[in-house]
Amino acid sequence: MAMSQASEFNARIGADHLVPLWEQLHSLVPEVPPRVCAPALWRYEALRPHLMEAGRLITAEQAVRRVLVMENPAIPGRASITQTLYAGLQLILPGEVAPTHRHTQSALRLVLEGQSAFTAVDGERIPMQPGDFIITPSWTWHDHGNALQAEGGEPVVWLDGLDIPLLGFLGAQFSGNYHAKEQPVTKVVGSSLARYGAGLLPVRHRVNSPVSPLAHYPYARTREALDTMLRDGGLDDWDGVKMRYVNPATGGPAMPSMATFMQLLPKGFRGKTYRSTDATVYSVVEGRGQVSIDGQRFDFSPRDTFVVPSWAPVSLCAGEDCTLFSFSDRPLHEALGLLREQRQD
Ligand code: GTQ
Repeated sequence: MAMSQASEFNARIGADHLVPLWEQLHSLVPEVPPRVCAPALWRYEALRPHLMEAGRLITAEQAVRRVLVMENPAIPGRASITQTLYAGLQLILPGEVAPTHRHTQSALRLVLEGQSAFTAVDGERIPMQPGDFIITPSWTWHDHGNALQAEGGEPVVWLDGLDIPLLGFLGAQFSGNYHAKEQPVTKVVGSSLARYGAGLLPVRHRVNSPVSPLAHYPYARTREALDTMLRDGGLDDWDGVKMRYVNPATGGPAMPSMATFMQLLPKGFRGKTYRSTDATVYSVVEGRGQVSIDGQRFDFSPRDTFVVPSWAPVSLCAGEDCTLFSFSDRPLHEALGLLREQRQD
């Protein structure tokens, strides 16, 4: 077909909302995942002053959620850190309340700094300590609060991970506000941990949902498990000591759309290179080290966030003992039979 003939044809069928496949077949079914997202790292030291300034500009109540969203530099304007996932840092100041709402998007929290805040999920107030992993599953009522300054309140910051872009893609977004700022507390502190986080389940517990009944995974326990596993020969050449957070009733991920992990890299660890189809967001809990992503090197420090795009080769090195939290949409890759991983020697 001559060029002019092709463009005349394309214009004519374009009027009927049709396009020729042969002009975009390669990009529609690429041989390997295309580099849509870029590797990137957000230094907490650089980000924190912006977050504290936001704290002076707007209250948590006005903002509803006072969050600085980390956007992947290759896809600006989409509030996305990967093609399917959202990440932001949320600040709550002493005495503030982030009002109760719910939405179909699932949310995870990893506490970065401060000890005086709580997240309430379906009637339970969960105290937040640095390194704690807390879930707010789809459609659960949640609000956040912080102690008054006079009662030891301090600025509290955590990482939010949500499946916002994914649900936008699916057209499955619903949300609503609770009729009051704070939901009533109906459970004792530690309720979910006692029932589901002690290697026990209530005797008549039945699995009727893919969501973990355990909402709180305290860092102290996670850290101890990693330490003991390291002493017990659990070091892997690629991952260090890496564990996944589980729904204790099923062994599956804590929430159906996002998998979460914590790994320990002992001082001097030089990890081998691997890649996988699930683009992954990392948050540094402890220690300094280096990550190489698709040939780009980044130094990381505590509370930094970095993102590894789909199928980008990654390797991790630790200058001191490091713990890294991470999350990805791996459960979707697994459910669809799409997960591919390569570990290079
Ligand atoms: O805490 O409910 O970062 O609804 C984005 C949307 C946090 C939250 C975010 C949200 C929340």
